[in-house]
Amino acid sequence: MNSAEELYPQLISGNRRALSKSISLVESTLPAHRTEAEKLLKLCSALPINSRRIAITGVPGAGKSTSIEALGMHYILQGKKVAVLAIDPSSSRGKGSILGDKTRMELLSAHPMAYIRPTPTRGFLGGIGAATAEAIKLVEAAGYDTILIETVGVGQSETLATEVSDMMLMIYLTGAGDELQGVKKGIMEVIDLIFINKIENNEAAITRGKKTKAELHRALHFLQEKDSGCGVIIKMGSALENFGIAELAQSIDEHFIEIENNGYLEKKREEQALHHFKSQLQRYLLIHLESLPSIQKLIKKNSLEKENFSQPSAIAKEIITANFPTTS
Ligand SMILES: Nc1nc2c(ncn2[C@@H]2O[C@H](COP(=O)(O)OP(=O)(O)OP(=O)(O)O)[C@@H](O)[C@H]2O)c(=O)[nH]1
Ligand SMILES: [Mg+2]
Repeated sequence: MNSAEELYPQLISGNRRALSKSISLVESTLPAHRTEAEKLLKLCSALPINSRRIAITGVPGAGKSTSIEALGMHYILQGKKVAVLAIDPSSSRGKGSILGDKTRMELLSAHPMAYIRPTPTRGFLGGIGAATAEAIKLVEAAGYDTILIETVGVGQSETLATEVSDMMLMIYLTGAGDELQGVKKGIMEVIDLIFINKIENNEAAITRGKKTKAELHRALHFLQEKDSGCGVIIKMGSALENFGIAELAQSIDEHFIEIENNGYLEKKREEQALHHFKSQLQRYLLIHLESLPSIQKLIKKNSLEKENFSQPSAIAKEIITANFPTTS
């Protein structure tokens, strides 16, 4: 594994191999790698970064990857550098689906101005959110200014995505049911923009899209105003046929301009930074405590006693509070 000093100059010059190596370094759980990873992240934190981080969600098969391909190419034509990352809390995807993604993102994966990185390694110490946040810092250091983050599976991955992105785009299907697509499950509260996909440029499809759009407007009418101060925007088109993508990109731009101007973007990034800091504090606290001989002894002794297994949570709490009483 290369050192931070070796990787950094290559990384900021945009060297893709150095970027891949850097991401592997921050994903590694080996203590020696972690030390280098922290040096590298520290060097990167001094860089002036002006990026946009967009999360893309939607039910399996909605067209997230196809939309990323279309949007990504649109941004590249505007002179942007596009990085594509994935958030998958279940790590449920095998090599096959990553290859599948590459075929859905054929143009992007071959383009020198794009970088596609599959899901972080499972078992990452700080959790998937922290792994993705660090990968984002590295792609930004390598000059990628547009970060597209594909979430996998509806539910937990959206929560993780809101911890690392500036806005959330939902790829929506007509006729797939509100329940399935999360309209009634509180997911809409974190969505900024909906793209009704698979609406090709023909009358029947457009009529279908308009009907769904009206239904969504009615369903979203009951939502409370968002912290961003912006309403949910609904667009439609076809990622596969590149229909409506320019309008979608324009809506994304307008949303960014709004949240840049009203101060929400800055506030959100500050909250995210605080969240990451707290979770890193907890992580190191845990690592440090677990390394203390007195604690190791305590864990070893108690994990040998079978009666502790009957009520794991209650007894673990009892042991800890008995050995480390809080003073107040
Ligand atoms: N007709 C039509 N098909 C589309 C469109 N967008 C995507 N598809 C197709 O829908 C299928 C799923 O597309 P993906 O982009 O892989 O969808 P996804 O949401 O990334 O899927 P997962 O990552 O598996 O959850 C593929 O066969 C695409 O070719 C579209 O606009 N119109
Ligand atoms: Mg996909």
